[in-house]
Amino acid sequence: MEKTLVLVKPDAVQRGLIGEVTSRLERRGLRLVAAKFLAVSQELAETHYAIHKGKTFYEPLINYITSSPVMAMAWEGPNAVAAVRQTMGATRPTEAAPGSIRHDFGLEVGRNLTHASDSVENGEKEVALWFKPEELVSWGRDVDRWIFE
Ligand code: D4T
Repeated sequence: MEKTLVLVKPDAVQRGLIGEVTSRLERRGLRLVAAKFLAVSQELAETHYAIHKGKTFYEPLINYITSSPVMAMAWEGPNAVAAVRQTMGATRPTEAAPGSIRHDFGLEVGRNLTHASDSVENGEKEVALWFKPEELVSWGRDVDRWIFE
């Protein structure tokens, strides 16, 4: 089953939106497989955002993600990567579709509330970066057959 990493970033945690983000993903039908609340270390932030090293927004991005705790979660489901990206909305809140989290709660790209893996490959890599194998829970819901075809 496809897995994706979701981060409820420091701004969303400070604004009391952990439940809102989690609720939207649950409602969508995705299945939670791991969750932890943590202060992100400099090292984890730099590894997670390594692809952006050297860009103008890299330092502010590292400062932002390490500024306050985040809620890290792994979610799974058919097309989980695309579904979660759609629920989050485009990176820039002013370009995010109405009804998406970034549209409904955000204004600026540097305070865009959430992270979601952008490909199946990165979903696997990011879940492995943020969670140990034993932290992933393999389980079934009675309702799965009414959500997963
Ligand atoms: P994340 O990775 O946080 O889910 O965001 P996206 O996948 O939607 O977007 P991204 O990788 O292109 O950017 C990572 C992160 O950097 C911030 N950012 C991005 C920024 O502050 N200024 C910018 O111009 C861009 C492109 C926002 C998200």
